Amino acid sequence: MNPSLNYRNTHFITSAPDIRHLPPDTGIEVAFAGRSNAGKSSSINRLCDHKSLVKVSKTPGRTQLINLFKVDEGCHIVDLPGYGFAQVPLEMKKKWQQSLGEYLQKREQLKGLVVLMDIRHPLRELDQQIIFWAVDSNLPVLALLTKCDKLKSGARKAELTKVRAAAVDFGGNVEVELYSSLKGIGVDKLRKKLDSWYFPVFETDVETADDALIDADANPATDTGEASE
Ligand SMILES: Nc1nc2c(ncn2[C@@H]2O[C@H](COP(=O)(O)OP(=O)(O)O)[C@@H](O)[C@H]2O)c(=O)[nH]1
Ligand SMILES: [Mg+2]
Repeated sequence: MNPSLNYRNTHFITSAPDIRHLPPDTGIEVAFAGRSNAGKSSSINRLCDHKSLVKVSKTPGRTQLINLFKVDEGCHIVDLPGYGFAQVPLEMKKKWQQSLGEYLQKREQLKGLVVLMDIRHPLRELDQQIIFWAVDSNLPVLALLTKCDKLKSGARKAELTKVRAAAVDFGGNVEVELYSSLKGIGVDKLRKKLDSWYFPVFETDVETADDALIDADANPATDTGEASE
């Protein structure tokens, strides 16, 4: 079992106008992406048990900044701007898509991507594009079907089955779950998934106590050649 992070400790660090302006970093980053109005801000607030860590938008598409949050030492959340907003000029959209693609493909500390999609219209073109980029970069994806409280339980399950089947076609590590910030559905699964992505940071902490042992193993001068694993 992975240790669990306390997401309530999450706090805002900074905003960046562009992925290139994100601070250089040594920890692990998990990014949240989704179409504007998909429920991304609400889902982060719910994850962190916070009413207003991230502003829930009255006017969709206004936030074009990247927000960086810290959950714990070396564990960060990157809240990417919502995409697909009709009124954003085409030139800006193209620029954003390009830098998003680069971020997903090049950012070393990025270890997982959460893609939020309204359960009533999942897997739109840009959702597919972003999942494709992530898979192409060997990045695991957790796709959340948000606002699932808007559907009755039968329709909800049918949609989940459908999107799970479609997710297989991406060929990578793409998991799909239901989510409702309103009802708290899927929050535990989201936390567990993030814990597993952040886990290498804990692992390093745990191993610190055994540093001498590890160093001895890693050092050819003292290596007895009897490593059994
Ligand atoms: N019914 C319902 N509405 C939600 C849920 N999550 C978000 N919303 C609503 O959807 C709208 C957009 O939410 P927001 O979190 O700002 O989406 P964002 O643009 O993706 O960050 C707001 O009016 C929210 O109140 C949910 O789980 N259930
Ligand atoms: Mg938002």
